[in-house]
Amino acid sequence: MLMRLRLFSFRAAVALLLALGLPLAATVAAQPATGGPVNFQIDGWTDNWFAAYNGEKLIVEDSVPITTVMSFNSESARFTAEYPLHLNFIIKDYLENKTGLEYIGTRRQQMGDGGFIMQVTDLSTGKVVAVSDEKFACKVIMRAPLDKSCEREARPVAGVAPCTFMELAEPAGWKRPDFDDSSWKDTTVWGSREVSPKDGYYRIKWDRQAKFIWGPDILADNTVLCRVTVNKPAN
Ligand SMILES: [Ca+2]
Ligand SMILES: [Ca+2]
Repeated sequence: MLMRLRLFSFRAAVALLLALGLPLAATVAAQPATGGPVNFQIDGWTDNWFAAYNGEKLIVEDSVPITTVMSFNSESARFTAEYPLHLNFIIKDYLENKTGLEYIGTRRQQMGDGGFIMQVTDLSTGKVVAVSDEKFACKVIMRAPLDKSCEREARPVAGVAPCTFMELAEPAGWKRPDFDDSSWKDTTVWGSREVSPKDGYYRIKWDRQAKFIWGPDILADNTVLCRVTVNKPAN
């Protein structure tokens, strides 16, 4: 009975709106045509770990800790925000310690490599509005080893030649929209042959424009900060 009443009242409301000459679409549409909050989805894959922020606000952090060897999962997360987006990323390669090496003391002792790819979809239109590419502003803040012969050391020690490293603190305020990233020119596009994506990468349908990025040295650059601004696309 209740259902029938509701049905009736919905029909009555529609009839009334039609009688008043109001367009039905205007009463049904929930998403504003311009401005206001929009729902987005971000997909990201990193060899080995990333965190994504809109401004200072964390959107998603890789669910597998950076301390995990061989972590090649991807992450997909939804968030609500207004254009323009100010996306900030911390991307990290796995390393056992500040020598920058992994599998230390085994026959596999090596400099691990990195690689990062992401895309953002505007769920109100279904269109991809941002992809990782050469337009990102990136800065390497951890590089190790500075001398690649470290890889062949029998007992590599971080900070002792040839296993010296470079490490900078995250610049103050780097996630703020007005931060000056004009000197951030480490962004380097890499091919899938060099990155050899794995596991979680294949769980995502990537936009064809999305590229693998990292610092200029895919082996020795271990922590990279990246920024990009995403404006509302013209219709
Ligand atoms: Ca590395
Ligand atoms: Ca790696």
